[in-house]
Amino acid sequence: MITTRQTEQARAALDAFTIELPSWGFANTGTRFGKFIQASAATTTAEKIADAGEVHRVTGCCPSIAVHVLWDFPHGAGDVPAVMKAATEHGVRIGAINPNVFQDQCYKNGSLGNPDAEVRKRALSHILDSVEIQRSTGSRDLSLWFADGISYPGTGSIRARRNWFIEGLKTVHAALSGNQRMLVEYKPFEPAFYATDIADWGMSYIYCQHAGPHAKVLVDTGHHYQTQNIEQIVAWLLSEDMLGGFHFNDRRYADDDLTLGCMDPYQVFRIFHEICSFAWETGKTPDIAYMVDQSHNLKNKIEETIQTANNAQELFAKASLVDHEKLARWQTKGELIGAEETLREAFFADVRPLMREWRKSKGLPEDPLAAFRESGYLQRAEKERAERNQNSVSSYA
Ligand code: RM4
Ligand code: MN
Ligand code: MN
Repeated sequence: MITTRQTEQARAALDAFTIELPSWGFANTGTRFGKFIQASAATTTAEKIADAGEVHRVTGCCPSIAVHVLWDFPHGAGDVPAVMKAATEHGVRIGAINPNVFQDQCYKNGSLGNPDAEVRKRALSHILDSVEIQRSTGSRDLSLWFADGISYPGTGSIRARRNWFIEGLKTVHAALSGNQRMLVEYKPFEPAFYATDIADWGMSYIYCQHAGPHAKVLVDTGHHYQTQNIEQIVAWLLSEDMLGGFHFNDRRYADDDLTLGCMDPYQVFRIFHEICSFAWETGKTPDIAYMVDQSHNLKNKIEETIQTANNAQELFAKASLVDHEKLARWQTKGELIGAEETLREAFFADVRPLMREWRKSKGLPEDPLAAFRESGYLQRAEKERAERNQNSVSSYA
């Protein structure tokens, strides 16, 4: 049974919770093996923004869209006015700016960690251009992911590469101003298969410390080894004021980029619980950028994104139900079952009626997916974009 107090807590949690969508989630992307083309997929940045706007229209919780500089700003800063215009038109904000220093041929041996000083310079200059785009779009976060690393033992100096990274990231940090932040994402393997230059949260944390106070760690839930305890990493980063944001997705084996919560909703709940518990204990709302980073190769992209937003809201609402006083009492007493059951009670509570009510109170459709299906948006998109998608050659992600 959900008490009145819990209902209020959940409503407040839903009021505060937003999640950013990735522009690349709307285009025809796939796996390294192949792509299954969707006739309705976005073919231009404006269409990606339109799709994100549609998801926001039916969910009310996705007010911003993350963009990839290489894919969404092919002419660099020159594309800013058109992108901003599309965002205004479709009722969303431009969110995190993602530089791309992994696709050009020169990046075969890395970007900021490349042994060739010329390539390092080129990567740095692209990232600094991205900071300019970040400034002119009014985006707070620069989201950095590097494919850097080495794939065979002995083929690079791990320490030299680390030093080049520190140097590069310091320069990026020095270019930030106002409330701008840089988020440093880690990934244990892929595309590098021996030693990734930012392999885990510890390395990311140390790079951030070297870079400066506006550098924070970005946790992509798919970027961990199978048994790693992600919520523990989250709790530690929160305590250190180093958690900048998330890239949410779910997986079964590696970096599968599946729908958030489709495999292990309890894990997402436990991550949210650590955040809610931190907020309860400290009285501070941590400043975290919740973002989605998924690649929709099989399900319809817009529908899967609506599902993702819905899952995120549902699991966040569940985490907000946890009775922290009770949990703390059980924990202090060493009452294991009492403590564990307090957590499980919240996880298993059915928050769906409450979510429907919340949506109604906000003038949103009670069932976002059904509302989208009834809108005819997909059919229109299919008609308009089918031909262009036939020649779709965009690469992975
Ligand atoms: C990585 C990582 C990054 C994304 C690239 C394309 O696995 O998740 O965030 O930008 O893929
Ligand atoms: Mn990511
Ligand atoms: Mn990834």
